[in-house]
Amino acid sequence: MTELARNIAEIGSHFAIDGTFVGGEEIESGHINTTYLASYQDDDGDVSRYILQRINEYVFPEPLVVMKNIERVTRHINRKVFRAKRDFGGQTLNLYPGRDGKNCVSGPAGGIWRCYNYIEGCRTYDVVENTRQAYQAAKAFGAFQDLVSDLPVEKVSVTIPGFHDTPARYARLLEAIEKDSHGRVESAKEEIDFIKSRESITGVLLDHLKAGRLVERVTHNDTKLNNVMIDEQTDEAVCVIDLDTVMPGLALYDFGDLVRAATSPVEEDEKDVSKVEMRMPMFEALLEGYLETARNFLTPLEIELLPFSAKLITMETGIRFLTDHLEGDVYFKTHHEGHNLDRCRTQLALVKSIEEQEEKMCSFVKKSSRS
Ligand code: GN1
Ligand code: MG
Repeated sequence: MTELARNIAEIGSHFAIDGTFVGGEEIESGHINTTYLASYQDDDGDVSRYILQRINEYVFPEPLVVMKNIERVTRHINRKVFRAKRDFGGQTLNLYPGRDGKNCVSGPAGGIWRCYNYIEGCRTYDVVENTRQAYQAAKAFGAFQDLVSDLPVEKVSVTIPGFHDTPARYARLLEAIEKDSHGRVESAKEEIDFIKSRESITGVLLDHLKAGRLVERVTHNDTKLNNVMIDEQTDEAVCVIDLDTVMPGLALYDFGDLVRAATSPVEEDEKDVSKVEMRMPMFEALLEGYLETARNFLTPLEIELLPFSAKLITMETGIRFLTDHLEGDVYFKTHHEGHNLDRCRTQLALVKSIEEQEEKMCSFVKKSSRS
């Protein structure tokens, strides 16, 4: 057994999982948590797989509150899905308790770990391949918001204060520029200017919220395309994963982040930014999928602001990558020098592409919301 497999087996042994450990590997797609896939064989020879995940405590200083949120939300969803469709053949996310009955365990080398069922027969995509996948992903996130729309916002705690507070993210960037703790400001002049010239858009959504024109809902807050499990055979979205950031938020954050993550033909860290583009057919598919499941609870103002939210959340993510670059790469996992700056550049290129097509996007939204 490799050392990695031994570690995985050790962590797995603290959870109430049946069977004998037969293998494990690391899954490296997220930027935040450490994730393992572990396989267990039962007496009949059947193999079941589980996700073991350590919560990043730098990002989530209160992992137990994160776990409480997830437990509340998965229970709520699973109960409703079961009630609505007794013959439900799909898969939902379930937490497996530790041997002591708690929803998470302390790891042997520290840290808080939790265990989920692995959603079989599905895969995730970093880059969208076709409009069907875009439609399905948006439909799944809309369905998620719909399923939790009757869960009172107060039942879910804020685990990262100001997560989508774009003005606060902007202020933090200005501080990082001022400090220039790693001498990197010089290398990011163009990006800094790009963001500074768009300061006026940072507060738009929060201003609407403060004025009572938008409402807070229970939202996912990390609607990356690779947080949707897609059935390998049918291309249908089966289940939304990565519930760590489920918090009170705006429905618009989720849609905006989805457009950010699922309209460009290249990965988030593509070095050739000329390849970055907000592809209109993908946007149209996202909008149709989202409205299919979210139309019932969205207000006219929310619908009107959908294209704007895409621009804002994409710029916010650019701001976050740039801030982390200037602060020495302490938040997002990086795999090469300048990784966060590369990521920032794709985001800003996407903002530009959205700006160029914003009118078209708005007309499409108007047309679709009428039908
Ligand atoms: C992080 O964990 P992951 O890779 O799904 C981040 C998101 C960013 C995203 C950018 C808790 O998501 O907010 O949009 O990277 N999650 C957290 O790729 O900060
Ligand atoms: Mg995440």
